[in-house]
Amino acid sequence: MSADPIRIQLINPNTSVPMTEKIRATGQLVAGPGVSITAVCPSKGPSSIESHTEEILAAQAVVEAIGEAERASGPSPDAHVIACFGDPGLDAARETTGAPVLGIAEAAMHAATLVGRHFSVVTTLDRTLGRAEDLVLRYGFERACVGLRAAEVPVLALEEADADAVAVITGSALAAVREDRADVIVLGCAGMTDLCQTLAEATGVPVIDGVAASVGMALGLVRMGTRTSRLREYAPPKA
Ligand code: 2AL
Repeated sequence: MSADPIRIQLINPNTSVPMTEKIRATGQLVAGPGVSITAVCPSKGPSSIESHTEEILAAQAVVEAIGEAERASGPSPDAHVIACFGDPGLDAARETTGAPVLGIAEAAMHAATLVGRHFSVVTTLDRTLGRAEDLVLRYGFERACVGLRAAEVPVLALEEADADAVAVITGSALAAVREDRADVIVLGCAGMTDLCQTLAEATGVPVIDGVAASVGMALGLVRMGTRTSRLREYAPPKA
């Protein structure tokens, strides 16, 4: 008789199917066999999340994906991961379900401080840096975070990143190590999930992919039997 597997749902709030598949593949690799990893994305909505307006739509998609998974027949996910670096809808998601919900930015920043002293975030477009900075402050990593760098590679160019895109992102990561004095790099987009190993080899420092970090941490929380507090702020909202 085999035990019921742990189920983790990864939510990519943009509509890119190739990116969702990359996210699923990372999740399954980190979780290993015997853990059920599903990755979902909305059928309608923004194809990438690179603006505040898209962030709001992404938050809605995240809450809907959690609701749908919980209403579906069969066992609900034991944890959810928001696979977008703005952590869209994270607070609302934690109201929606008692299952742990991890955002890839929050998880990556925590992981970075476990393996180094100073991290820089290497992300997509300049216009996303404000959101990343807000999250650094919100999560309390302003001492550890020494840089926020945009490679100016759009999210959708990461679906199948070509050699030029990888070279530009590698250049940003190397500059972060040399100029910011970062000893860890945090990847600022879920679409960079498959570049983690390449960048670690190129820079010689740990490179944290939030998708991988979130799945590892979600699995830990589920195995610990720890769920989101339902007291006060994260109590279920009115129906
Ligand atoms: C992201 C991300 O992770 N997914 C997406 O569509 N946009 N983040 C970013 N900084 O561009």
